[in-house]
Amino acid sequence: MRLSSYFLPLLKENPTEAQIVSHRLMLRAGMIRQSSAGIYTWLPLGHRVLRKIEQIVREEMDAAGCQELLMPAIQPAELWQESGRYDAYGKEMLRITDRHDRAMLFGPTHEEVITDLFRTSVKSYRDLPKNLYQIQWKFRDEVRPRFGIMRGREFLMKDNYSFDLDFAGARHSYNKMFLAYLRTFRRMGLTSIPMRADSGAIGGDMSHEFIVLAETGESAVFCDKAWLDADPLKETIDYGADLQPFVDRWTSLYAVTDDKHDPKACKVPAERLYEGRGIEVGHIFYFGNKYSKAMNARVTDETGAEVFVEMGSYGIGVSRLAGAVIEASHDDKGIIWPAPIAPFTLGVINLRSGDAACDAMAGDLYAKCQKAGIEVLYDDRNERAGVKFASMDLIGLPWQAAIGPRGAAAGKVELKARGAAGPAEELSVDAVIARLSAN
Ligand code: P5A
Repeated sequence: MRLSSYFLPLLKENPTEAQIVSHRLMLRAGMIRQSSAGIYTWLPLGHRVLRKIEQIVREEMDAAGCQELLMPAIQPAELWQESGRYDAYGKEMLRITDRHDRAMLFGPTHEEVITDLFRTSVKSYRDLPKNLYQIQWKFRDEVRPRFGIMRGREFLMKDNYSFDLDFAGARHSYNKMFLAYLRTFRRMGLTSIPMRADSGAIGGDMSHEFIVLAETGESAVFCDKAWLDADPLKETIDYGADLQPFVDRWTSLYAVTDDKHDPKACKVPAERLYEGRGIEVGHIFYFGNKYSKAMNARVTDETGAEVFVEMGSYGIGVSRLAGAVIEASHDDKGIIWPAPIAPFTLGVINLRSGDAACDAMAGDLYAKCQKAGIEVLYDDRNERAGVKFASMDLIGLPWQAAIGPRGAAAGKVELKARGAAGPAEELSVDAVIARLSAN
């Protein structure tokens, strides 16, 4: 992509409405723009990041044996009346009336729709287990939407729902998601801490939140310091294995979560207790037959008896993750994208656009990147070198390749990793391609 024709409205000044660094940087880097309170347009640069996060989530869900589907955003009120949540959900639910005066709503979550789908499609234990997911926009009319896409009213969620015959099966499905979530966040360069949690409006009696540490996070975190240096993913573990010891081990180290921490009841010794803040990027729930009973979703078991199906639901804040990654990875110049979710891999900076030698060399590098499948953003604008460096630092692509008259004469590009200190490396165009292809 050539920057001169890319839709990338960068802001020089810090927007006054942004209170946290990720919100500030997403606005300044031309990733998002607010449309109304808590509702955002994702501009091309932000959209690329969103798609990458989505793809990682998708791959990890598929690897854990889940199947993707897509449910409607607009749901009928009756299903929520059946489950008993229609009134309980309160003002967070956006209620809609259609032309026939039917009560509808914009889905804040999809337990009801999926339970309805299941009860009309699955009748026998032979069809179990199943784990179905979607990546879809939700609407929750939050009292205080804030911090940009971090707590939006409209937000992108990956939500999945497991169906099992009995508790043992349901717990295995739950444990698989526990492991899949750790893997998913790790692929985005994040360390997530699974903490035992309240199940709130979703209900149920087993629940974990996955928290990424950040001072500006909305969740209070109390955990064992030892956990922060530990690495649960060090051991290779298969989804088919008994995952209960793994889950128990990686949960037992925690103190209680949220603001309800009680120092007297806390099992972690005071000197090992880490108290901080974090961002909830995922939340998993086991709720047994809460919805299947209310909505009469039954299957026949091996003996021919009808039993309520055992369920769990699992959510990842896909749009929130873009903000969480920025909170975890930035400096005073801008964003530093982890390569797996970077909008482009390489930014080519032509330090003197209009100079024949610079244009030729930068154009050559740009064309060769495209040919090699390296995602590249080429700053070919008529701007000063300082402006171009500042823009590239702000949008935070993992690699920067600068080409000026001196380098162009010597056949050298200055290649630098965005996050790295120290001088740039001088490489030929072909060596840059080789380097980045190997990455
Ligand atoms: C699990 C999937 C649920 O809704 N039902 C289906 C369950 N869980 S949850 O915890 O309420 O939400 C899952 C994740 O979505 C993100 N999230 C948000 N992101 C941005 N803005 C919001 N207002 C918002 N609300 C929830 C969080 O990452 C949460 O863990």
